[in-house]
Amino acid sequence: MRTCQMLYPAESSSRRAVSMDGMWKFSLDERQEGEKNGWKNGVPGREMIPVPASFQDFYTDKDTREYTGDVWYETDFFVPGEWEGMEVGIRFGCATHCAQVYVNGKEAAYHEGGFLPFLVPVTELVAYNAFNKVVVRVNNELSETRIPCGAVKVLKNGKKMSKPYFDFYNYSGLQRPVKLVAFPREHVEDYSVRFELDGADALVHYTVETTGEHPVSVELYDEEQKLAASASGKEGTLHVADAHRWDVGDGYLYEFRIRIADGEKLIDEYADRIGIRTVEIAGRNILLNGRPVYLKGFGKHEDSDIAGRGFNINVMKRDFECMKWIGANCFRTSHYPYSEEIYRMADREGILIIDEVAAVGMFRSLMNFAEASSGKQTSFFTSPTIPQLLAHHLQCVEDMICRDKNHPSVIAWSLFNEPETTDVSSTAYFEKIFEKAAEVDPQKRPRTFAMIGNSGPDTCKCQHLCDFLSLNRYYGWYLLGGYELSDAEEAFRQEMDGWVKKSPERPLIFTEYGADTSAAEHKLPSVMWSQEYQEEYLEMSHRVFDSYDFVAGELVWNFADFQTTEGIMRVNGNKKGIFTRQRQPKAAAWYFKKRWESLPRDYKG
Ligand code: GCB
Repeated sequence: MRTCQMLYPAESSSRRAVSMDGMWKFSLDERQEGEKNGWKNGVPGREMIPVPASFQDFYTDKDTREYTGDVWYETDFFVPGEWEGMEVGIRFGCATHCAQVYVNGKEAAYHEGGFLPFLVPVTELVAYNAFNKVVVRVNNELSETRIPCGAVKVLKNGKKMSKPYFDFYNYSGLQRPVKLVAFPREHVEDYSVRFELDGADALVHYTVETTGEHPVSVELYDEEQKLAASASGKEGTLHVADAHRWDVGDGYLYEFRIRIADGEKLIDEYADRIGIRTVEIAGRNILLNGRPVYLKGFGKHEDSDIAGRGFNINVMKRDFECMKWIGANCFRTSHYPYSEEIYRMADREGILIIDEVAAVGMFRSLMNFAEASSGKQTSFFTSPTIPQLLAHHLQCVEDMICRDKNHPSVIAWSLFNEPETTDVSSTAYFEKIFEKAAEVDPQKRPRTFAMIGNSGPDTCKCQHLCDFLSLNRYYGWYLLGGYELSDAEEAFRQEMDGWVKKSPERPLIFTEYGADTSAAEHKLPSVMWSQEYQEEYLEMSHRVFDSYDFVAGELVWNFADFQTTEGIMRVNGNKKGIFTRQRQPKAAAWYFKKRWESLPRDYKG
């Protein structure tokens, strides 16, 4: 069994998936004694904590919240006797950032990268028809050898703290659902689909990977459970007559059912929901099903009160309701791949996703948002840790695309957020990452990365690799804010004119623009941080966007206020939300609702 299996754990007549979510035993390892004292056999103490959740915001003391190092989780799980002879595994939605897993005291797996799933094979490690124990040592230390990048500082009192090179709190732990899964030895390992539209019909080209040689057949059912097409073989094409296309606001899903059989005998069955649609870049447009679409929406975070970055099904629901209410059609998974459940929801709702790998912090700074335009150079891509970082980053790109490639909602890959691309040393690194994405994506979706303020038309050494350009820009906030807003607009237009010269025939979208705004502040005339200023800032930004034809989208920063590391630039978090952290609208939300509801789908098309 491959441990990188990314298929969403679904049940079927041949498969089982049992939730392991709930209260797990938990302990910090402040004295770093877990390994030598054999905690792999059982975590000491009586402390319990919910899974999935970040561990930080439950506790009332600061040492626990800021704790950096190993934490240990433990739970018991029952393996039914009927599963003997099947492959059994524990599938973690993620473990942030590294995890060592032990089952019944034995090493079962080690995984790095805090925002992608992994499957721990336990077939040979468990007792059947009996209770078993899983212990997980999770480490949340940041470094420059893994994404996201950051450092650990040791205080004079010996305590460690996280120094992220990024602007979101270093939430960690078992933050996503955990499932105990069982499937046949010969099973569906992976599948891919890609689409071709043919008038009202569609061709669904598929490939299926299995672990054996028995014949494979596939069937496609529409939402009325009527058979729309079928085929046999591990590779083939389904001809769908009068196909209902998946589109913005019309998340029509077909069920794609894969079977492995030995004559009449079913060996394995796996079903998933897919949407038939195409995505491509044509000149200045992003085309969905051959028609231009203007992106309207947000950069988001997985972030909420108490659970932190933990997957929260209630918050997810509310977020989608808010996005629909305001007239958004797209979000970027800044700055890491989100929980799989969120993509499934976007598939259903017809909301587009720019899927971002956790490559953030590739500019050595604790305040890159403020320092990016100061001329600071950190020579990030010449550091001796680059080969190790690159290997990890490549693996994360591959895993993200393997996990998310079949979601109709995913229309593009964002391969970095705000890296230091002003130095030529970045180019070779970028080429490898961009090539990897093209190589592993069967749909060859457009690729991009979000450019920091100092990566302009004349300074960015990696812009040529993007299928469309993505700019993070803060004219009127970090640069020329307040009464200088008119100068900000001029400077902004100057940069845009530069892009027109450099790259006139390629779509450009804004992946970030925004102004910190306190939900409590109203002031006439405006001051920075007031709700009035947020609107003035947005009006200026949109005036600029509206006057350039190649601007193909606007994803404002941020959907909601979110937690960051404490500091003089942040008032208990980043307040650029259009909604508060509790998902209530600030004044700007009504402003956006009006704008977005009035912009046609093919605005600028
Ligand atoms: C950025 C970063 C984002 C920050 C944002 C800000 O450019 O990509 O992570 O939160 O600026 O608000 O400063």
